[in-house]
Formats: sequence, structure tokens, C-alpha cells
Amino acid sequence: PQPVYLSDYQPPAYRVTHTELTFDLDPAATRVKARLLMERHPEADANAPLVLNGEHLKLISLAIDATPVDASAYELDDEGLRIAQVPERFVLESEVEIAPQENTALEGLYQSNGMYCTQCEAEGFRRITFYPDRPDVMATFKVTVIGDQQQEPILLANGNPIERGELEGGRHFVTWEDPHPKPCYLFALVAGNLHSVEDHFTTMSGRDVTLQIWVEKDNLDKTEHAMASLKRAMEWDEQAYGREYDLDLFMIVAVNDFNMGAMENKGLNIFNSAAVLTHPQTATDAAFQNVEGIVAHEYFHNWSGNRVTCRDWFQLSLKEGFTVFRDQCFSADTNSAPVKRIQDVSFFRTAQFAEDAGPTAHPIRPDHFIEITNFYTLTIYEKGAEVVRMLRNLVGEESFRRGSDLYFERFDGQAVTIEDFVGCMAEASGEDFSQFMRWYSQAGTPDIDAHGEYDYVQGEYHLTLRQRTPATPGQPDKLPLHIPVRMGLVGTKSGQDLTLTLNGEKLGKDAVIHLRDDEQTFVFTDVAEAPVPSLLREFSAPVKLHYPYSREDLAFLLTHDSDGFNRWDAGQRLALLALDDLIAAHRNGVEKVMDSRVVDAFRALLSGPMSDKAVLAEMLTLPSEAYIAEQQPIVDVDAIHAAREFVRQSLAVALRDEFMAIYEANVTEEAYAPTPEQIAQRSLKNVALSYLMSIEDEQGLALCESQFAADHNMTDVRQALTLLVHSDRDDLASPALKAFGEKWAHDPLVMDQWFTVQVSRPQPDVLERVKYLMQHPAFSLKNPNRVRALVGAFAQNRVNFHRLDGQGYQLLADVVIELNRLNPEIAARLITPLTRWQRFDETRQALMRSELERIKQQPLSSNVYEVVEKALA
Ligand code: DPP
Ligand code: ZN
Repeated sequence: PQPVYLSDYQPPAYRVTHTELTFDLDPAATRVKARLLMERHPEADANAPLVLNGEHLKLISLAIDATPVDASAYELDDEGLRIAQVPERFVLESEVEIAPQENTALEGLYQSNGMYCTQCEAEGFRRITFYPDRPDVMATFKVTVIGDQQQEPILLANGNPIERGELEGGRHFVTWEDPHPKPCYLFALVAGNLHSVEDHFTTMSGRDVTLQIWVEKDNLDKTEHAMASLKRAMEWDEQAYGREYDLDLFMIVAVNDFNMGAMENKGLNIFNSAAVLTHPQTATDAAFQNVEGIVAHEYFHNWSGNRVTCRDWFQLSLKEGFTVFRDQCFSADTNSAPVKRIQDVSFFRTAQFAEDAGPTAHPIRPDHFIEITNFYTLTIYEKGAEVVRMLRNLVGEESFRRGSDLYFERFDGQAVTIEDFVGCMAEASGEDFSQFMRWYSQAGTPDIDAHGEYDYVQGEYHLTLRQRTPATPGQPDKLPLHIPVRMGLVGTKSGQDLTLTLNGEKLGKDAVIHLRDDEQTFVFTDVAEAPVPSLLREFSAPVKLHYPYSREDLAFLLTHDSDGFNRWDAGQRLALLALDDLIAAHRNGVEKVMDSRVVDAFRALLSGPMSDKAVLAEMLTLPSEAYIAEQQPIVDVDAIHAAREFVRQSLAVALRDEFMAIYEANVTEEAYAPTPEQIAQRSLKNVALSYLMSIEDEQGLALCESQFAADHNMTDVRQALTLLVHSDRDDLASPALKAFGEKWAHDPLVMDQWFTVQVSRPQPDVLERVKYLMQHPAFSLKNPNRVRALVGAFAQNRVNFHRLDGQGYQLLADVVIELNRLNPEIAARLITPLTRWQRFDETRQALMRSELERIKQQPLSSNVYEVVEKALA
């Protein structure tokens, strides 16, 4: 497989102005007729051939301006069709045959549980018909879907339905028209036996929009939260960005077999059922919040992605980074803003930092790729969102809004680039972003070494910041970035933020300083007392900040920092220092001793004024094993696990009564609601329970069992089940697992949780259990959610996946090899943990590499090939 390069971009020689499609559905032989109004680009060569993408298509007929094209006039291969000579304007008609039932890759038109659906982003449309499958070709669409009246009573496509009728042989059709020009990756079709819940939204200009969520009949009771989230998102986008919905109908469809979370097809969003269905008895708080965020994300794409789209796939972060930023702000406004930030950053620093440090590291705008589906990554999405956030912080909220208004107005109906977006921000604010643009082209996470000194005599504080971005594959040398560092100086006597005076200018108590050089010293004057610096507040830039904080400094910031995010981060840093010592002790076979300063800090949290329960729950949560591993030069999975367990248990022993009191104070009999208040209460209660269970406290065990038995809501049930299964009390865990498995055997999304709970436990029997569960009737390798819940979750189980006998790696490689044939996109994603081999000891490195080599020996899809190739380079 050959890479494509950003620098090779050429505008299309021919564009499609209008597309008409007719689908005659059949599982084994669907006929697709296309009628494309095409014209040559004014600047293109008059002899330019017409090149159309097309894969897995059986060509039935081909005509230009109603004249059949002679077989000698075109070339056909397994990537598409090439016609040497075409007029300046013409109508291209084609008919092809495809087999949705054989499509296990879940790209293009496929069947899920008997229902037809499509996934076209990024390059799935070429599996439906011959077409210039690229986002800078935008056309209006008219689509007729013909299906069986019994099997497919519901026939959906983008836009508005304009005609419907019955046909011979028990068939019927519906014709849909989408007046907004769109790239073909936003095309969608759904057909099957579906049921809908309907609601309405009145836009800010007073237009009525019909909202429909389409699901299988059994799931009609699981749509309420998604619908409420959709309405909130529609309202929020009007208020925050002045963006109104632009069709009379907005539809969401839930599909069981889906590679991604969801897809923003114009007017017809298709969702992985896991990203839309919720019910208090089946979905956890986290799932409710996830659904809210994804519904909003896809809706927001209607402007950031659909009305204004990407010129080419290298610009993917243009729509994804911006839209993630938009959904993050929406969720922050709807729920607890500090907790949203803490959770996002916590995930980001664990997973994106790892990606940035590994063999698949790439810039937010890559300069080449082999397979674009491999680039739907944390870097493109989450780091892209962090960069948009930095832009907003650099220009301020008002200029940011002016810039986004300008962007949407100027580029409406166009396919554009990241420069166009940043250019609007520059124009609206007068800022110069030329250095800032390096964020889009340089991969890797910058390290910032900070050093501060207080001069008592002068009353000055000297802060030196040094930045360095490590080499990444293909990018040995890096240039300095423009990094906004939000900060404060907290007086050690007063415990208050001190006023910041820099170069004679009073900046207030909280300010953003700009690091642009490799090294810069900032001299703050009129500093009346010795401060502890609070740096990178709210995580103002996606960097690793190193400052030699003492444990006393951290304990001080934990209670005094005015920035909630940094208070949390001080706690994490304090815990990490203690964990470091314990990891070393474990490795050296020395007795582990708990740092009393961590215990004291936790005691202070537990007994202090309890203002925000949601934040407190986060503060009581120790850094994950994955995040701890990120901080270590060589990952020792066993030492990390042992050290973290030791801290959990030491805290539980020392603060047992406090945890018990927290638990009891937060039990409620209220009916379940996914409100911020209730979610905060449940998370605090469940964190307390996890500490109690870590020491198998008798009373804690009883509470855990009764929480499971009470069956009040899935958040509580799942937490109780997890704690039982992850404890050593198999006598209690087995009956609970059995009861849960029997009760929910009919609900695949709940069975996914049942799989995950079991394969993430630390006990050494997990590998056998994974093998056993892969034979379970509820499991299927063909369903991405099942694969993620069972095999994906196992690969996150650090102590078991990284077994020293290599069997964990072997199992993953076996699955990858099998999935490579069925679903290359999911197979390629599943390899990720193996690509991190450099981080481990030599024995594990060799084992991981040999599994990668074994995969490489197979006939590979381009998806898997690209990842394995990079991992072994
Ligand atoms: N469906 C994916 C998303 O919304 C790709 N666009 O991010
Ligand atoms: Zn998206």
C-alpha cells in the first residue's frame, strides 16, 4: 500500500453538482443506480481523464449523456474507474451491484441485525457507487430507496422525504431530497423494521423542527435521555455560536454493529446503539454523560463539519478538534465544569500522551497516511480540541466568537483548511498565529521544565520556563511552540493568590504568560511573600509540566490553590511522588511504608467543608495504573499495581471510618435521574465503597452486597459487581455474576458490561476467562462493541495483558489476525497496546515484538499493515 501526501493535493478535475441515487435493496445483490451531473473544473486540462473511486462494486452499466460507454473507453481496477475522455459538462449514469450481507468491514452499505445502514466517512462511499469520493466534491442529493414492505417498512436517507409509494411484488419506495450540497462521506441510508420516538424543537428564528430517534422496538424505552440531550444541544449551539438547524427534520438511528461512536450524516445521524440508548437500569452515569456528549458532538457537526467541511482528510482535525472542543464546553455548561475538565485531562494525559510518545505519533495535521481510518485518533480529536481551546484562551471569548462567526459565514458551503479556521481567529483578534501554527505540524508532547526562585530582598519572583519537544518518527528536530501558560502565585503566608506584576504591568491574580522561546525567564515584581507557583491552570496547554514541587508545596496547593483543576492536580502529583517511592521499594524488595503526608492530605479532604462532591470524588481517586505507567522510564506493571494497591489499602485502613461516613451520608432512595447532583453523590459514595472493599472490610462487604441486591440503578449495581468480582471473594462474586448474566442475557449492551467487569479483574485467572467468554453466545467477533468490551478491555488489564509468559499478547495477536479479514478498521485499532512495546522491560519487549512480527507475516489489510509497519520500524 502506498501513502498519500498532503503536499500532493490537487483540486478535483471534475466535480459533481447534483447526485441522484436509486437503491433497490437486497441482502446479496443490491442494485445502485447513480445519475451524476458533472462538470470540469474551469482550470483543469480539457484532456483530464475522469477518475472515479469504486471498490467491491460489480459494474452493470455505464453511460455518458445517455450513451453507453464502450468497454474500450474506460479502465477498471479494484480501486476504481478511469474514463480517458469526457465532455466539459455531462451526465454520468452507472449501475452497480453490491452485497450488503457480506460486508463485515462495516464501511459502505451493510446489514446490522437485518437492518440496512451505511457508514461512509471517510472513504466508504466508494463501496456504494463509482464517485469522486473526496470531501471537496459537494453536491445536492436526491435518493430513492426501494425495499420490501414487510422487511423494510422504514426507508430513510438524508434531508426531507418528498415522495413515497407502493411497487409491485410487495415492495415500496421513499424518495429523499437534501438541498444542502454535501460531500459523499455525509451520505446515509437506513432501511429496516424500526420504530421512532418523536419530538419537536423550535429554532431561534421560530422554525419547527421534527426530531426523531429510530430504534428497534425493544429499545423504545431507552431514548428519552438522548432526545433531551439533543434539544439541549440545539439550544446551546444557538446561544453559544448563533448556529441554527437548517432542515425540517433531524433523525438519529441506533445501530448495533458500528465501528465508531456515531456519525454526523446530514439530517440522519447514525449512532452506535451504545452511544444513544440509556435507561437507569441498563446504563451507568458515565454512559448517560457519554450519550449526552456524543449526541451533542454529532449535532454540532451540522455546522462544524457539514455546512463547512474539510478540503481533504489531512484537515480532519478542522472539524473534529473544533467539534470536540464544542462538545466539551457544552458538557461543562450542562454538568460540573471542573469535573468535566478533570476527567477530560486525566484521560488525555494518559492516552494521548502515550500516543504522542509512541511509534504512531503524528501531528494534528498529518502530512501523509496510508489508511485514513487509522487517523481517527486522540491526537486529531482530543489534542485538536486542546489547540482550539488554546486559541480561545489566547484571543479571549469575544474575539473567539467573532472569529467563529466569521468562519461559518465566510466558508458556508465550502470545503476548507485549518489555515482558513485559524485565519478567521487571527482576523477577528488581530493576533499573529504564525508560530502557533506549529502545533498543527509538529507531533509529540512538549516538556516544560519550570524553575522558580523568590528573591526576598528585591521582592521578586523569577520563573524560568524551558520547552523541548522530543523527537517523533519522521520529525527528529522540533521548533519552539507558542505556549499559553495560565498561572498564579500563591502566597505561603496568606494562602492567597498574589497580584502578578510583570514588566511593570499588573496582570491580576491569575494570568496567561506566553512562552515562545526555548527558554524564557519571567520576573514578577512586588511579590510581598514567598509564593508557591500554580502553573498551567485548567491545563492551559497540552504539555508535560515539570516543577520540582516538594510534598509540602503540593499539600499546600491541594488546599489553597484557587484553581480547582490545579488543586486536583496537586493531589495527583502528591500521590505520584508517594507511588514512586513504593514502586522503588517493591522492585528492591524493601518493605513498603506509606507516606503519612498523603494520608493527612486525604484526611483533610474528607473532613474539610464538602462543597463540590463531584470534585471531591475525583480528588479521592488515585492516578490510574496507566497514568502512573506514563510517568515511569520503564513500565513495571507488577510494581505499579502493587504500589497502587498498597496506597489504596493504607488509605482505607487509616481513614476507614471517614469512608464509611461518606458512604452512609450519600445513600439515597430517590428515583434515579442523571442530574449533576445525583451523579456527584453516587460517585462519591462509590469511591468510598471501593476503598472499603480494598481491605475487605466486613461492613463494607455487606454494603457492597446489598447495593448489588438492591438493584436501584446500573451505576450502583455495576460498581458493586465490579468491586465483588475484583475482590478475592469469589464466593460472593460468582453468584452475583451469574445472576447478572442471566438477568441481562437479552441485552447486548449490558452483557458488554458483564464482559468488561470480568476481564478487567487483577486475579491471574483472567486469560482463561477471556478465552472462555469468547465462546459465550453473547459474544461475536463481528460486532465491534463486543470486541471492545471483551478483548479491548482485557488489553487494558495491565497485570494480565502483560503476563510474563506472553500469552496475553498472543491472544490479542490471534484476534487481530482474525479480525484483519473481517473488519480491518477495528483490527488496526485493537493493536494499539502492542505498539507501546518500547515502554516495557526487555523480556516483554521481545514478546510484544514477536507477536507484531507474527501479525506482519499474514496477508494484511492496509489498515493493519500501516500500524504494524510503524510499530516495528
Ligand atoms: N463519526 C465520527 C465523529 O463524529 C467521525 N466524524 O467524530
Ligand atoms: Zn466528530
